[in-house]
Amino acid sequence: MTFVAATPYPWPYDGNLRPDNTALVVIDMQTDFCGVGGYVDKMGYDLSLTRAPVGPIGALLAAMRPLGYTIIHTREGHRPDLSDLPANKRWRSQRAGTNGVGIGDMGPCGRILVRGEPGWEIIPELAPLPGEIIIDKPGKGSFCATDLELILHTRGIRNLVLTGITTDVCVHTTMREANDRGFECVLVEDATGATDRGNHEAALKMIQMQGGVFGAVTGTGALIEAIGTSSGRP
Ligand code: C5J
Repeated sequence: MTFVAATPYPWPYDGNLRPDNTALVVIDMQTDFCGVGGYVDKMGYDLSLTRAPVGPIGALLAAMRPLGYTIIHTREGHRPDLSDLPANKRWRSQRAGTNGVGIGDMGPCGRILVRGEPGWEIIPELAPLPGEIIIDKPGKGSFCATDLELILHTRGIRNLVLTGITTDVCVHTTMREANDRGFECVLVEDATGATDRGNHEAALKMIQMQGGVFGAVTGTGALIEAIGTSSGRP
C-alpha cells in the first residue's frame, strides 16, 4: 500500500496508489493563463501567482513520467468559429477589465482562448511529450463536453493528482466533477495557483471540510516522496 501525506487524510483513502491506476492531470498551463500578453495578463492580474506552479509541476512530471503514470494535459479553448462559446461566457469576458476585448477577440498572443492561437498553447516549459493525452475543453471543468471520463475508464484509472491553473476555477471544477464520478482526487497545493491568493487559499480549505468533501490536499514534496518509497500509512 502507498499513502501520500495529505490533509485531511492520507491519500488515497485505501492506499491503492499505483502507476497503472493513477493519472497526473495538468490543467490549462497555457500562455493565456500564465504568459506575458495572455488573457490573464491583459486582465491585469499578477502573473507571478499563476506562474508559481510551473516549477512544482515540472518536478511532478519529472518524477511521474519515468514511473509510468498516465499524464494528462488540458487546454481551455474554443473553435475558431466560436460555435462552442456560449454568448454569456463571451459577454462576461469582455467586461473583465480588458477594454471590451474578450474571448475570441485579438490580443497580443492571437485570438484569446481560440484553439490553434499562440496564447492558447501550453507553455513550452510544460509542453506535453509525444503520446501524452491532451484534453481540449470548452468549459472550466475537464469532464464537460470532453472524452476524459471514457479515457480514464478505458485505462483503468481511479486516482487523480490534480495540478494547474486556476485553483478556484478550472482545477476546482474538475475536482468536483471527478469526485462526483467516483474518482479519488488529491490537489497538489504548490502545483496550483489562482489569480487571487485569497481564492487559492479558500479553494484549498473547501476541499478539506467534511472529512475531505472533494478529496485531499498535499504538496509536491510529499507526493514525490510517497511514490518514490511506496511507504505505509504515515
Ligand atoms: C479561467 C481557468 N479562470 N483555467 N480558466 O477562466 O481557470
